[in-house]
Parts: sequence; structure tokens; C-alpha cells
Amino acid sequence: MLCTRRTKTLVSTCVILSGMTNIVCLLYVGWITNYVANSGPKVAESGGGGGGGGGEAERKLEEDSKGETLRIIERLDRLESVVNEHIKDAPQKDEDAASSSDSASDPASSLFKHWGHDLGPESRRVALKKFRYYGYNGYLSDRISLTRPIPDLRPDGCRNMSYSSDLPQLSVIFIFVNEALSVLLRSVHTAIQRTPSHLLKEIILVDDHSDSLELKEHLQSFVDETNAQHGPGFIKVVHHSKQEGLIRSRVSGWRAASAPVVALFDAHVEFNIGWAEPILQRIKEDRTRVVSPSFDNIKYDTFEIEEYPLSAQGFDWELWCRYLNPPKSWWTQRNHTAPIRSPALIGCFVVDRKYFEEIGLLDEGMEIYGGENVELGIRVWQCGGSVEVLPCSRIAHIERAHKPYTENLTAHVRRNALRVAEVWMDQYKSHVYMAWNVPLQNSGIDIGDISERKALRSRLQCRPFSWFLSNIYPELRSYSDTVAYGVLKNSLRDDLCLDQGPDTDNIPIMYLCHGMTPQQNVYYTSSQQLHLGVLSPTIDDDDNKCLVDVNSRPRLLECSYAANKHMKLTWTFAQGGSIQNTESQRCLELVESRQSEFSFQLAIQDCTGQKWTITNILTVLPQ
Ligand SMILES: *[C@@H]1O[C@H](CO)[C@@H](O)[C@H](O)[C@H]1NC(C)=O
Ligand SMILES: *[C@@H]1O[C@H](CO)[C@@H](O)[C@H](O)[C@H]1NC(C)=O
Ligand SMILES: *[C@@H]1O[C@H](CO)[C@@H](O)[C@H](O)[C@H]1NC(C)=O
Ligand SMILES: [Mn+2]
Repeated sequence: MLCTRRTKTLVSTCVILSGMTNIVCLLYVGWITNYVANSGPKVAESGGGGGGGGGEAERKLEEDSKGETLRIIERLDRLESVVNEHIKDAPQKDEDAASSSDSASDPASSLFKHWGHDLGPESRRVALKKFRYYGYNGYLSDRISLTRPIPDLRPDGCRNMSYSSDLPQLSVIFIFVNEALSVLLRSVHTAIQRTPSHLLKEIILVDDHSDSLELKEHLQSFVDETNAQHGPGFIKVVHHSKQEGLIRSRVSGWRAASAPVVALFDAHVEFNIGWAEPILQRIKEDRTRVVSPSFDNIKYDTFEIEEYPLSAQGFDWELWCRYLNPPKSWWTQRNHTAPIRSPALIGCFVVDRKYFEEIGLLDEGMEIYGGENVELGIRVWQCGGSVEVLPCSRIAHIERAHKPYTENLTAHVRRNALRVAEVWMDQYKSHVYMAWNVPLQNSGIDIGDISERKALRSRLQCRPFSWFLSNIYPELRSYSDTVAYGVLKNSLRDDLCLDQGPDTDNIPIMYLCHGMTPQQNVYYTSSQQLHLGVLSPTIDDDDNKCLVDVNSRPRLLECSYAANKHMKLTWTFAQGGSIQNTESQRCLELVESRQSEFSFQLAIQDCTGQKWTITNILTVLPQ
């Protein structure tokens, strides 16, 4: 599981005044006030939320002029602490970026940042070796109890809830590849210890072709000992003779299971007290509910438990999972024990065993990792079931520092995402192609055979994706007004692409085309805006960045902000033509520049007829 939290930043609009070094960061506080007003007490994740008065600063930002600048700075005094925090953070981010290639190959810095100061050199070496291999602190894990107590993080009101006396039994399934033995055993031990024994029918371990010696030598003896105590077949082990990936591993586990309810988990978790009863109750009441516990984090370096805010589980348009703010309807109930409606799942879930089969298990045509959790969520909703997260059921899960066994994670996620798009998303499938920046037709990506999944959809008579969007995931932004997307190139230099430049400023640049990250993704809309960078997934994330003519300087500002301020953000553009601002009539062009790394830099100037092309046209561009 690899999920993102909201990325909306407190300090998101930095305007570089007069193109000089003087940077004034303006708080874009619309979100803060909105957020505080909407959500009452809770999930403040960014800490210190600047506070009042900020709306003033926003109101004072018109197109930059020196008189305004002074007044803005005055206003900013009140928000000093937040701005200072930003300024303090900024250089650190730069360092991270500069050394990121180092830290990927040498993760020592991240392991020993908060841990291991008193370790001798030999122990450090061993610890580092395990960390590189597992992506978490296997050395420390080997030295802490398999049944250590962890804090009971359930909200008030969960502890004295009562449940049916005849809840259905569970099979708990763990899937793994080369998991640290102690981490795997802690998952199993806490499942046994913190699930009422009459509810736990069996545990199934799916080994997706591990080659770790530690597992080979010790796992079977643990299983034999446990079964001697709990009865034969209490723990079952399924071995894959070749690596099948996470998706087919979960299905293998399901095939081996026999209890009426199955719980599918990663093997680097710790179950918290009372986790099972609320879930079994909800499934007993309605077998078409697919249920996830709430997740807390086990820090990969110190193994401390970090409480996470209550969240629903959703996805962005690349179909990476992300934690979401629970829906408004949940907050208005003012009941923190109530189930949270969830558009999708982050990957671990509990489901009625037979219902899971009826709705089509997981898409076994997917490879390795990613997308299956989103597909399941969409499918369950569109085909008549529901998905929810329970605040009273809590599981701690290790978010690894890095995924050790998947060099090509992104390629697999992309392929799997396109399968989901083709089968379930109707006309919205274009959004997934746009987010990954691949052409809708002839993408060159082999997504395998999807005919069975399409047949499943029609057999189950499932609802359209538009229904899912408006009823279950209204927070997801949609981009149906996009008329062209891809990378944007100027005919003067075919190897350069328009690029959002460093995150720390708002100045677009021309940079060597790399096609790897969303930094160079361009979206041109029917309302003549040019968006650059990642497609903002939900309304709780920062808005998209729009190209704006700010006193003849190309700048990137949040589109809604620029639009509210009546800034110059609309451009005429036709394939192979110029990019001309509809207000200033000036054009986005390249000018030669000796200082610039690639001999050209971006400018907004009187049009000289330079030509631009974008990779994919969806509809005829407006003239
Ligand atoms: C649970 O606790 C609340 C408040 O402490 C109390 O009002 C309620 O009666 C309790 N319910 C049960 C079933 O014990
Ligand atoms: C809060 O939600 C729980 C779980 O759905 C429910 O059992 C309980 O009755 C609710 N409490 C109130 C006061 O509505
Ligand atoms: C990564 O994916 C590409 C394209 O799918 C493939 O050609 C390459 O062999 C893969 N690399 C590894 C290390 O699996
Ligand atoms: Mn995981």
C-alpha cells in the first residue's frame, strides 16, 4: 500500500515580484478558512493553521505592483510564523532534492535520522543492510516483542459498543514476498492475540515466491508449532512457484480460505484491540459491504505507532490510492464511531467470502501491484454493493521507506490503471490516459485481455461511472473540458518541453523532454486555459497551475486564484500555431539567452509567429 495524503499546502502561491530575487510568499488562505469552517475539530494535519486575517492578504494581491507589495508584506506580519516555517522548510527541501539520488541508493540517512545513535559500527552495518533489503528497520523489529502492546487509538464510544453474539468467522490472509520474519510473525501473533478466538477460523499465509533464507528456514517450524497448539490446518501456507504479484496472491489466499468472511492483509501490520467485531457486525448486517479498518502508521525506522486521522480511501486520476477527508455527511453526524463511506480501498479489506466471488474477486489480469484496490472499490459501488472504513477497527501498518522488490512499479500501476479505465470508466477513461500522459488511441501499452472483465460488468448490470462520480466520489475533480494534452514543444527546439520548473517557485521553464513525471504535462481546455503539471485529483488538493501573463512574464498560478483575480490566463492555441494571450495579445515564445542552460528561455512578447505543438488532440481546437 502506497497512499498519499492531501497535498494542499498552506503556502501555495509564491509570486516572484519584478522577476528579482525578492520572493514574497502569499498565503493562499481560502482553503484554510474553508477547511476550518467545514470540518470542525479534527484531522489538522499541517499543524499550526495560520489563522484569521489571511483573507486580507489574499484580497490585496492584485497583479503585482510595488505599492501593493508593501501592503502585502505588512499583512504578512500577522502570518509570520507560518511564512517562517515555509522559509525554514524550503532550503531543506532543496537539499533533499539535491541528494535524492544519493539517498535512494544510500538510505542510511533516513534510517539513522531518528534511530540508532548509540549503535556500534558493526550493528549499524547490519541494520543498514536489513533496511536496504526490506525498506523498514528489520534489525529493530527482530529486537522487539511479537506481541508488544500498542496504543488503543479507537475514538471514544468504540470501547463499549456491543455486537451480535453470533458473528461470522474469519479467515485472515497475509500475502508477502521476502518479508522480515519478525515482522511477518508479529502480524500473525497480533491477529491471534487480538481477534476473539471463536471468530478466527484460520490464518492463511501466501508466499509469493520469496527467496529469503530466513523465511525458508524458520517459517515452517513456526507453523508446525502453532498448529500443534491450535489444531491442524489453523495456519495454512500457500507457496507460489513463481512470482504472481500482489493481486493474484490475494486471490490465491481467498481460494484457500474456508470461513464465511475473509480478511486480506499485507504481512507488515499489527492488529489493534477489538479490530474484528465492528467489521464482522457490518458484514453480518449486509453481506454486500466491503469493509476496511482505519489505518495507523508503524514508522519504518523507529517502529513507533503514529496515529492517522480518520479517513476515507480514494484515488487520483493515475489511480494511485490516497487517503481522503471523510465526506461531509459523515462530519455532520457528529459521531466518530460511525462508518465512513469510501470510494475505494487502499488494498487491505474484509469481505464476505462468497459475495467476493459473486462480484468478481480481483482483476487477475493485473500484474504485480496497483490499481486492483481502486478497481474493486469502483466495481463494488457500481455493481450494487458498498465500501466503508470503520473508525472502531484499527490496524497499524508499516509504510515502507522504499519498495525493495519493484523497480518497475510505475509501469505496472499504469498498465493496471488503463485496464480499470477501459472496463469501468466509460467516457471518463480519457482522464486516466491524460493523467498518465499517454495517447487514448494506440498507446503502445499492452493491457492484456479485458473481455472477461467487460463481460462481468454487463452480467452484473453495473451502473455507469458518472453515477459513481456524482454519488460516491464527488470530491474527485473532472476534466471533461480538456481539448488537448501532452507535452508542449516549440519548433525552434524539438528536444525541449514546457516544464513547471522547480516546485519552490512559480516560473515555468523549457527543459529537456523526459516524459517521466507530470512536471511536463500540459492540458489545454475549452475555456482556453493552459494547465501545467499534475492533474489536481480532488477538491481537497491544491488547484491546477495555470499559465498566466503577469506583466509579460510567464508565471504559474493556481487557476481558480488567477481567474478570481481576473488575471491574464486565457490563450488561443491551435496545433502548430502560436500561443497568444487573449487579453494582452502577446505570445508565449522562446528567446535566445546565454545564461540559460539550453540557450533558450521562455518569454511573453510581441508575437513573431513561433509554432507550438502538443502531443494529443482530443477535439478540434477552438480557433
Ligand atoms: C457506553 O458509554 C456511554 C458513555 O460513557 C454510556 O452512556 C452508555 O450507556 C454506554 N453503553 C453501554 C452499552 O455500555
Ligand atoms: C454512532 O454510530 C454507531 C455506529 O454506527 C451507532 O451504533 C451509534 O448508535 C451512533 N450513535 C449515535 C449517538 O447516533
Ligand atoms: C521495466 O519495464 C519495461 C517495460 O515494461 C521492461 O522493458 C523492463 O525490462 C522492465 N525492467 C525491469 C527491471 O523489470
Ligand atoms: Mn503494505
